[in-house]
Order: sequence, then C-alpha cells, then structure tokens
Amino acid sequence: MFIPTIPTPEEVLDKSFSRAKKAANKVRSSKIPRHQKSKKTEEARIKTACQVTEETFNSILEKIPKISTLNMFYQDYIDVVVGVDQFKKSLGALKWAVDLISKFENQYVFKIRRSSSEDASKVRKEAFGRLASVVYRIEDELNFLDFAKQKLRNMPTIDFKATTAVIAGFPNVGKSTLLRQLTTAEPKVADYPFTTTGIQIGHLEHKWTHFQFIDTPGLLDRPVQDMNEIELNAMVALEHLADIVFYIFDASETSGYPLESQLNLYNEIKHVFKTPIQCIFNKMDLVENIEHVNSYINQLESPLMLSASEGIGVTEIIAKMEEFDNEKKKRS
Ligand SMILES: Nc1nc2c(ncn2[C@@H]2O[C@H](COP(=O)(O)OP(=O)(O)O)[C@@H](O)[C@H]2O)c(=O)[nH]1
Ligand SMILES: [Mg+2]
Repeated sequence: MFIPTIPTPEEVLDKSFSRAKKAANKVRSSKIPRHQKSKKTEEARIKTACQVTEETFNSILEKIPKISTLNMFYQDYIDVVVGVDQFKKSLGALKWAVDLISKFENQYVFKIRRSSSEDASKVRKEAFGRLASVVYRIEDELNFLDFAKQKLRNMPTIDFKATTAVIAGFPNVGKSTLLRQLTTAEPKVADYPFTTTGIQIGHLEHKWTHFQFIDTPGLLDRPVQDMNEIELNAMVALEHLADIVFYIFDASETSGYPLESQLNLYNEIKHVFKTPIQCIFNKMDLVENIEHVNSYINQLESPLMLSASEGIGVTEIIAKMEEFDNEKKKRS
C-alpha cells in the first residue's frame, strides 16, 4: 500500500518555521507603513507556519487510501500487520491536529491585530509554542504511521478480478514446483504475515482469462491446532482472495509426511475454508506402493494426479481451473 513519507515533529516544525521566516522577510521588505510592519510581519509568520503544518498533514491524509474502501483481504492484512484501529486512530489524530491548528491560527491572527506593535512578537512566540506543542502531541501517531509505511511497503499486489487458486499442503510436497510450472513469469514474492519467505504470486493468461496462483509457505502447511489466533486470522484473510484451494498431497511420502497426516491437514483446511478444494496427488513418479496411495485417493472426490517436477499433469490442472472459472462465471 502506498503511504507517503511521514515526517517527524522536528521536520514538520522546521519546514513550517523556515517557510514562515521567508514569508515574513517578504512582508518586511514590502511597501507598508512602518508602524504596521512588525504586526504584519508577525501575522504572516503565524499564518504561514500554521498553514504549512496543516498542508503537511492534509497531504498525508489525502494520499493514504481509505481503509474501509479497500478489499477485505487488505483490511485483514493491515489489521494483522499493524492493527486497523491503531491506524485509524493515528489518522484521526492528524485530522485533530489540523482542525485545532486552523482554529488557533485565526485566534492568534485576531490577537495580533488587536495588540500593540511591541507585543506582536510576543503573541507570535506564543502561537509558535502552541503549534509546536500540538505537533509534538501527535508524535506517537506520526511514528506509528512511519512504522506502518515500512511494514506495508511490500504488501502483496492482488488482482481481485482474476480467478485465484491458493496452494496448500505440507512443506516439500511440491507447491513451489507446481507454481512455477503453472505460471509464465517467475512468481512475485510479497510480504505476508507469519510466513518467513513471504507469499508467492504467479499469473497465467489462459484463453484470454487471467488466473492467479498463490503459494503461502509456512501458513497452509501445518496443523491448524498449532496456530495462534493471529496466524488463524492471517489464514482467514486468504479466504477473501481464494476462489479455490489446491491441496497438494505428496503421494510418495518422501517429504516425510505420511499420507495419514496429510489427509488430516486436508480435513482441517477444508474446515477453515469455505471455498472449494481440489486435491492433487503429486510426486506420482516416485510412488512405490500404489495400493497404499489408492486407499487415500479413493476417499477423496475426483483428485488429480501430478508429477510437478516432470511437468506431467499440469495441463489437467489448468483445465480444472478453466472448468472452475466457467462455473464461477455462470454463477455470477
Ligand atoms: N520426483 C519428484 N520430485 C518432485 C516433484 N515435485 C516436487 N519435487 C521435488 O520436491 C522437492 C520439494 O518441492 P517444493 O516445490 O520446493 O515443495 P514445497 O515446499 O511444497 O514448495 C523439490 O526438490 C522438488 O524438486 C515430483 O512430482 N516428482
Ligand atoms: Mg515452497
């Protein structure tokens, strides 16, 4: 997500005060009666300092997308990574500062006009003190927004219109290999909470349709009961973008996970996701005991057979995706 550069309170005030100084110099060198000069100069300083600060905050507020208008996937993502409430609270604080500053800007301008020339600089100092104190009041919020900027920098770019498959299964069953086989370009890596290597997104243009495949290493590859609440949330966020889940079995069990455990994880994921799940039996080329594998295949609804590293069975998966996409289009 794009978040503009977030300044520190010092940076906000430095900019505002130096611009105010320039504005004051301009007034001082202009042709106005001598007795009015100090008041006019101080008035310009107050106005400029306040307005520059307001503009700084307003431009941040305008550039940050409204969270509630984002896709649910992003809302959940932001919530898991930085917390949506905290995010909204920080933006609220910026808004609060803008309103307050524009209010006392007027008050101090009036005060200057009513004061004597000798008091003008005193009033201006008071106004600057007030401005600085408001800006420092929201220091925590500015820090938080800067933290959010860093954290949300590499958020996944998702095409929400594309029909999307999320790939699940234990480690080393062949998820990444399949993803590379399915997609034309190298899959893109983006951050995803609680995955050490991030999320991988691959694209395929097939008969003028855009398919999207997502591999989430470290998230859909272990028992759900081992997950904490935040990880569960991160997993549920995936549901917003999955049209279908591809659950990969390692039929050869060479990855070290018995088919029995793989079936358990399948059932757990099936329980969490409301989306359809397509079972895929990979590493068929390494299978030695086909009866053993068949006893699992027979328990599941029309699973597909695959040897991802050999590229065997990939076309059938794409055909399945196409079939699924057609059904989805019919439904909508
Ligand atoms: N023989 C064989 N090896 C495979 C097959 N699919 C994947 N592999 C190998 O299994 C290992 C793990 O694959 P990977 O795609 O990284 O699994 P992931 O952890 O689920 O992403 C790699 O060494 C792959 O080359 C397959 O169909 N047959
Ligand atoms: Mg992998």
